[in-house]
Amino acid sequence: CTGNNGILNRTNLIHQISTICKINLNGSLKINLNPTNDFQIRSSLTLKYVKLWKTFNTCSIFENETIAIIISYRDREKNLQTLLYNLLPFLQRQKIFNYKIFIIEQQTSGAFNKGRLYNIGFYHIMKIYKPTCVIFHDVDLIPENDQNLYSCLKLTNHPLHMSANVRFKINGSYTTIYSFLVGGVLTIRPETFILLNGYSNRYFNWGGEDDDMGLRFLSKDICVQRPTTGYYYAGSHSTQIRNENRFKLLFDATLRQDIDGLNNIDQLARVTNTYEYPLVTWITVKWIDKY
Ligand code: NGS
Repeated sequence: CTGNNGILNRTNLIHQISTICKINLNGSLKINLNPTNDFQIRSSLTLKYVKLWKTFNTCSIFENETIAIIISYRDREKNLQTLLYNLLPFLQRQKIFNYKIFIIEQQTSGAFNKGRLYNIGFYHIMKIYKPTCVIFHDVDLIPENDQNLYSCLKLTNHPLHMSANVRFKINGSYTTIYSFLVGGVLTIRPETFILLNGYSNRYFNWGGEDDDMGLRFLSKDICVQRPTTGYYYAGSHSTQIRNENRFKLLFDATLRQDIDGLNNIDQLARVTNTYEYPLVTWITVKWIDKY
């Protein structure tokens, strides 16, 4: 890894997987932005799709992994539906089977706080599922390259920023928003996430919590790697309220790192309910402090 900007070429691994698992991961992938009407996450009708997508030949290469895909969420049903409609066949294609998708929904009204949702989600999931690999996933990003492995295989403590190339229109071109961005989709080992003390809990509304995480990596000398296959489509949604305070918070981010994060999330948020659906475990969360 070269500094905070390492490119990770997983070609050998992809080749190995393709041979051992007898699959053809060729990079191209056609996504589908119009889920069928019977694909409703909370409906038993989705069982049809689970049967379709979860009954496949597994690959021994992934058998020692337990993957948690964690999605922070509020009021974005259409985005979520589209993501899952694409993500499940995507994982099937990669023959990754030992995974669970967790939706962490903010029930408290007012400003959204993605960092808190990720922290409380992680904290809870570590108790109920014990993953060996965690993928923090924006609800509006759809993977467009089947060689972008949703796995921590051969990953040391370097996290993987999966979504370095994003396009906002289906026929548009991909852009790298900036080279040290770590937001979007991030794959990380749980022990690394714990070492960083998770995300900051203090970023409300849009922007900055991911840059704060980028600073956490730097301060602990953890390089971020970016797979050469990290291509995504970004779905549309209504404009979000910006966090006017974000630059001020970023200014002293690393000074707060060890007191603001996973180690104080239990004083700020609690899980109110857990629902099991055919496709996902849905976890609702409320803030318990005077934020
Ligand atoms: C930066 C934000 C990040 C955000 C990124 C990409 O400006 O939180 O844009 O946003 N940082 C600050 O505002 C300090 S995107 O174009 O994907 O909506 O993730």
